[in-house]
Amino acid sequence: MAVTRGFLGRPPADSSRVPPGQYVTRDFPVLSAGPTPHTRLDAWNFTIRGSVDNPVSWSWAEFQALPHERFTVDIHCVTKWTKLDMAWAGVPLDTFLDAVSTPAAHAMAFSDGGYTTNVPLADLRGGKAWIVDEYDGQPLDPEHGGPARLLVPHLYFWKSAKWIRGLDLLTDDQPGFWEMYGYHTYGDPWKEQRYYGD
Ligand SMILES: Nc1nc2c(c(=O)[nH]1)N[C@H]1C(S)=C(S)[C@@H](COP(=O)(O)O)O[C@H]1N2
Ligand SMILES: [Mo]
Repeated sequence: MAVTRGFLGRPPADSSRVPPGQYVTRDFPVLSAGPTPHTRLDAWNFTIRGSVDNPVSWSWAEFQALPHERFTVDIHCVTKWTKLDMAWAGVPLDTFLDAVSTPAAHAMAFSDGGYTTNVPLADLRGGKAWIVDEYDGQPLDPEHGGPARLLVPHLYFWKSAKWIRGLDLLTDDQPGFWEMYGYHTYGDPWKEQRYYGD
């Protein structure tokens, strides 16, 4: 059977980069559980607290002065969109975590507006997670979490807390906002860990 180029359309995206049950989109959808907070930069800080010897905070100016990395990653949302090759800039979490001494194995990210999400500390270390303040060469749009958001690209995107203000370090895992509503506690897109029990 003859199939013209038009019927074939665009070649499919490299399937090795698309987790099961996901489709590739070019859009950057906005998904927020509440209104976009607008915190003044002179009132903003990033704080590591909880199960630590001493809590530590960075002002916006101090955060800006930290060495930033530029990197490109694929993002997978539990609502089934995947967006490839997203270009970000931010500070690896290692930079912040190296400033505290802690027996904790878990972190609860907390944000302006009250959003929380839990992530194992090991998933925030080793250059796998960042506090980002730039997307696609521009300051991070408030709708997408500006001035700064957590980015944990190897987990579903709900773990990447927008408007982040800090981490509560915890010795025991606890559910965050969506995790209390039945989302998976860990959220590995390659294992389709969408909901509790997956
Ligand atoms: N503070 C906060 N962070 C959040 C959310 C939220 O509602 N509030 N939604 C999460 C969810 S469910 C997703 S899919 C992504 C969406 O990010 P985006 O709006 O930049 O696409 O942010 C995550 N981080
Ligand atoms: Mo989401």
